[in-house]
Amino acid sequence: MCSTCGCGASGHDNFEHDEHDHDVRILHTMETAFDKNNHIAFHLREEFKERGILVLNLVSSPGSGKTTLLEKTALAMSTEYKMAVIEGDQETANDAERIKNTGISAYQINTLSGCHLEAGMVQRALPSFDLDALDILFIENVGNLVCPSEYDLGEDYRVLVLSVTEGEDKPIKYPGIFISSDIFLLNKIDLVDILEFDIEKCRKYLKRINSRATTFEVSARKGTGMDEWYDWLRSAVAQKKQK
Ligand SMILES: Nc1nc2c(ncn2[C@@H]2O[C@H](COP(=O)(O)OP(=O)(O)OP(=O)(O)O)[C@@H](O)[C@H]2O)c(=O)[nH]1
Ligand SMILES: [Zn+2]
Ligand SMILES: [Zn+2]
Repeated sequence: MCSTCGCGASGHDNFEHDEHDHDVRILHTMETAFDKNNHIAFHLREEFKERGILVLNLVSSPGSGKTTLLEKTALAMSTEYKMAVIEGDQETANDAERIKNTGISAYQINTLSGCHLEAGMVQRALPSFDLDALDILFIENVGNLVCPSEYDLGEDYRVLVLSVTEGEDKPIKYPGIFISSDIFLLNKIDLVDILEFDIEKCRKYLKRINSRATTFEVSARKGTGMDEWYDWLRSAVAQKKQK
């Protein structure tokens, strides 16, 4: 089961210890599952570092625009950089198909009842890419503002995509994932007026929860603000190659 929310995520059953009574056993399962995840994430990070691949873990609620953002980024930047995407969803290969239509490689992971990606899933996806040629690996996590925050995937940056359709108060209602993120992409700003979205209030909440993160205000659909995001990506790739 998922050690975060108790759902039916796969891969955790191996850690059960029958000798414990139920409650202790669940505690033990949680500890061991996180240790195993962190161990794999450590090795992934080493491998990405060695190869100079910039890795971004995109987290958000369902439908915030992660795939749209990746499609636009692929179309705008694939002549400059070799990019690939690992797509996480519970069911369907829709997002991987959308990414492949832009001409870059994508690998779909279906988590079924699972609510987040784990480092082991990323590790198993890697052989399907030409890592020697890769500059940027995007990981689109399962749409969920709670569980993905607990799982290190070996990424350099966690990018939280928040859309204005979700309301201004998400940073203070789900602080965990906002605290653990490095970049906020406030998406769908083309809808701010229609929704009477209080952007000042949202900026204030984002700063209060995590003043360290950089925020980009974009419309992935219309292209507004996307140049700033591309410039940030360029500098992050350059920095990663230097290490
Ligand atoms: N108005 C507007 N709509 C957008 C924008 N970005 C994405 N959308 C729309 O929002 C919907 C969801 O977008 P997706 O890119 O599929 O969102 P997602 O985060 O990948 O969704 P999941 O993978 O299901 O979590 C689609 O109808 C997009 O066209 C935007 O900037 N403005
Ligand atoms: Zn969970
Ligand atoms: Zn998607």
